[in-house]
Amino acid sequence: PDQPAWWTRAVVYQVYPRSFMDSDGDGIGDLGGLLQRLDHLEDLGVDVVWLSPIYPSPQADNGYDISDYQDVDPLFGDLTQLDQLIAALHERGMKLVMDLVVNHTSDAHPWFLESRASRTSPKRDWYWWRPPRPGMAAGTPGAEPTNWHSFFSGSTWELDEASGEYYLHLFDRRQPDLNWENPEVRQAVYAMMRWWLDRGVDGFRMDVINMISKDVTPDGELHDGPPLPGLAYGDGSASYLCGPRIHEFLQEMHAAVVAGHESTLLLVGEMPGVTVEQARLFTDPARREVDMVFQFEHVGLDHGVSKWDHRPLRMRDLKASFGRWQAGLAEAGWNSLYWDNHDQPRAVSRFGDDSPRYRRDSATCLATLLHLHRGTPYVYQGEELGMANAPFDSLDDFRDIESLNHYAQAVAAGEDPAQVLAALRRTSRDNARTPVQWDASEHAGFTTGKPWLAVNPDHVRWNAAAQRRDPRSVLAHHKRLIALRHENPVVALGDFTMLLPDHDDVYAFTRSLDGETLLVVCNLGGHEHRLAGLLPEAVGAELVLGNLPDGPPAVLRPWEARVLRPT
Ligand code: ISL
Repeated sequence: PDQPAWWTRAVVYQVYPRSFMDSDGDGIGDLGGLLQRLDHLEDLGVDVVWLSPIYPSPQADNGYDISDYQDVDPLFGDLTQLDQLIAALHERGMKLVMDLVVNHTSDAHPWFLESRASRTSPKRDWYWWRPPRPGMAAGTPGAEPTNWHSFFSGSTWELDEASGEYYLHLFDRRQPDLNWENPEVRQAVYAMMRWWLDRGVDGFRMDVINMISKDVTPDGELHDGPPLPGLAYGDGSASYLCGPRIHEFLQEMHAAVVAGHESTLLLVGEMPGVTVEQARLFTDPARREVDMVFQFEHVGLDHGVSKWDHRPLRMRDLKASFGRWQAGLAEAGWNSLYWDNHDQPRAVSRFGDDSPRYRRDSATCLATLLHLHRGTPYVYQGEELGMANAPFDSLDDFRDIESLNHYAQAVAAGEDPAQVLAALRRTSRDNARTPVQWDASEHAGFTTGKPWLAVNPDHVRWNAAAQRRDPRSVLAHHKRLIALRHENPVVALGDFTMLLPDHDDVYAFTRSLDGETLLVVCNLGGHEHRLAGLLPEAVGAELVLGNLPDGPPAVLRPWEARVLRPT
């Protein structure tokens, strides 16, 4: 068979540039800052940097609203610095993956300005324009073309007074959806992607790429979805998640952009709502679509009717979910592995225990799980330091449009403001976006100015400088885990077998390749477990890597993680 792809052995590090490192004192991270901190990434040992959007943008959604795909926003620097970044990463043996946001543009993108200019504009059909519902006056509640609820609250349709038509935006009204049914749109996107590859980038992380195909009838109809409890608008997801032409579009993109470069690039599709069966199709190399997808099952297990409605997470469900994905993509396809990104609350606060007693141990335990599954691990900036959720006090502390819109909508609908605020504290994306904690100084060494989002005060204790000096730190543990993947083919390519699926706390599995086996045993809770009865083979096994100081072999301590070689 063919050689396994390079990314089976790779670890990806996500940089959210706004919060990574500020070089010019304006309080916002930038490319100059990233260039200053490359030693940190090289020392950690990661192979790829995924850079969240740096393109010109009104920043309504921190750059996920792009007004020019082929430049750098002055907020972050310029194209010369981006070229320097590509060269500097390549020199250090690392690759650069860009964020590709092509389900929508900014409403300030020239394509949209031209599209909205008139009903007869040549680019009118580049976006989704629709008249009001038949028999209803434009602008009256319920006159929207469909009843879909936006990811960022309210309707997915915004009325353009000038033309009397609505345009579609699955996200904010400043993020109009591109019409992928139009072949000119697709060719424009592919040309832009080729331009970036010619510049030397090594791949793309494709934002909500499973939303580009909408279920539309030949005469242009879109369908209402079922109502959502307690909300004015309904669930349109059946009309835009993995729509009828999604595989066709991705195969077309692959042929137009990737063909000939597939052995060096990394293509990862972000796909909310994707199932294992669909993911197998998207990632089967024979189908030439993407290399791997970001799926959302494990980050939805603590959600109720919406992400703001918390329900307690059961570790057993978490194991079952990962087990299904590991098994489902064993023969064809490939998993991406993540706990954290810029949209999720911090893993140690959510899946671990961020109390002083267990913060380090639970962060290193979760890291062990991340790096020991079969798939490509993604480390989000600060995760390697055990950064935790922020102590947001009032609404003024939040910046994220999703959080602010949700608060306004929920409070207007009569919900208790204190409870809505409590939900934001737990679940807001801003938890992931506080500046990286480089050292114990004021503003954590992130900026000399005033940070755009407050630095977590716990940086005096939890920071990179301190952890670099401490062999037991979360940082040191991540480093060891990344090295283990690079050194042992079994970590990258071994089969996965789940053990003890019904145990509430103990997460155990084996990885096997060519007669070599690793046994991974993690305690996802604050109580000890006796291994003798549970996994006798673990008791006498050789310790390859653990997260706690030596202890009794037959006892698995709270949040202990062991990678073992059974004898
Ligand atoms: O964050 C989420 C949960 O509230 C998701 O719904 C999220 O919006 C979804 O994963 C899509 O995310 C991506 O596209 C968005 C952007 O805001 C996110 O930052 C990006 O990762 C729109 O471009």
